[in-house]
Amino acid sequence: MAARAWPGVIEHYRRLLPVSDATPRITLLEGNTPLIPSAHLAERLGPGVRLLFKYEGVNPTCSFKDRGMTMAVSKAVEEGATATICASTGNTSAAAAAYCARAGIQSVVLIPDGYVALGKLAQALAYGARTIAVDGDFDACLRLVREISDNYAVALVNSLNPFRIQGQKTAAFEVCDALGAPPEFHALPVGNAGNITSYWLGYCEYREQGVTDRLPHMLGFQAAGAAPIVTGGRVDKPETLATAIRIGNPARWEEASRAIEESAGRIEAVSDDEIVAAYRELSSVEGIFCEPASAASYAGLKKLAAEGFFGSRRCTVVATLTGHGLKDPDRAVATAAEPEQAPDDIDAIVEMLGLA
Ligand code: AN7
Repeated sequence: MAARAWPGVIEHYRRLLPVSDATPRITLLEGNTPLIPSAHLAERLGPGVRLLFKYEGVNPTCSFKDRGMTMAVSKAVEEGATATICASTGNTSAAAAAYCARAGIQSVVLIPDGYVALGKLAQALAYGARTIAVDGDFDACLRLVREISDNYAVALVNSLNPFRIQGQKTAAFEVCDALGAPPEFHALPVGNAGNITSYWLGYCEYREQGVTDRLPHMLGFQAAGAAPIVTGGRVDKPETLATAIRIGNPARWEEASRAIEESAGRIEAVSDDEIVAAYRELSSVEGIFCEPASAASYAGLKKLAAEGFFGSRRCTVVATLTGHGLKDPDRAVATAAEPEQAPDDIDAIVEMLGLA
C-alpha cells in the first residue's frame, strides 16, 4: 500500500495550528525534514551523548523559514493581502519570495546591502521579489518594514508575525514524533530569536496536549559579534561572518529569554572561528553541509562539552541545522582548500594521487 504523501506542515498539523477550512494552503510541501543521527561527532561531545541533526536545509527554499512562511502567506491571503513585506538577512526573503510567487501576490524584501549570502540573493531575485538592498543593517531594515506595514497595505511576514511562530513550532512536533519523546537538550542558532521561541512553543504545546510528558532544555547560541541576548544589551554594529544571524536587536528577545529561563537552558556566544570549525566538521566529517549560522548550534554544543557540561551523562541532544550550505557558496569556497590543478594526463593524476 502506498504511504500517504506528505501534505506540508499546515495540513499535517492543522489540528494544532490556527487554520480553518477557509484558510488557503499556500504550500510547497515544506517540513518532514530528516532528523539525522550523528555518525561521528556525538562521541566528541561526551560518551553518553546521542546527537541528532534536524536538517532544515532540505526544505523547499533550503531553510527552516518555509515552515513559518507557509503559515504567514496562507493567512495573509486568507485576510485578503495582495502584497507582503519583510526585512531579512536572506533566508526569510527567499522563503517570502517563493511562497508569494506561489500565492500569486507581490513580495517586497528589504535586505542589508552587501550582507546577504549569494544563494539567498539569487533566490529572492529568481522568485520575483521586489528586492531592495538598503544601506543599513538588518535591524535598520526591520525598523523600516515595521513602519511601512503599520501605515500601508502590505502584510508584514517577519517573525513578529505570530503566524510565522505558529508554522515554525511544527519542527518541535516533528522532533518529538520522530523520537517518540522530546530530547533532553535542543540546540539552536539565535538571530532574531523567532525560531527558539517557536520550538519552545511547540514543545510546550505537545506537553499540554499530553503527546509528551516533559520538556527539553533549550540551548541558544549567538555569534560573539552579534550576541545581545548573551551580553544583555543591544549591539549597535553587529558583526559576524554568519550573516544570517548578524542581528543586534532581536525582535523576539523577550520570548527567547523566557524560553531559556523556563526550560532551564543556556544562551551562549560562539566566535566566528568556532562557527567555521563546526561548519567544516559538519560537512567534512558528518557529510552534512549547512550554512555558517546553522553551525552555531553544533559550535555551541562543542563549547559546552569542553566545559564539562555533558560529562558522562546519558542524554539525547538535537541540534537544528537551519539552512543549507549552498546558501553561502562564497564562504564554502573561502574556508576550504582550493581545487588541485592537473593537466589532461592520466599519468600525472595517478602520480598526484599516489596510486602509481
Ligand atoms: C540559517 O532570514 O533572520 O533566531 O532574516 O537564516 O529565528 O532569527 C534568519 C535567521 C538561524 C536565526 N539560522 O533564526 C532572516 C533571518 C539561519 C537563519 C537564523 C536565521 P532566528
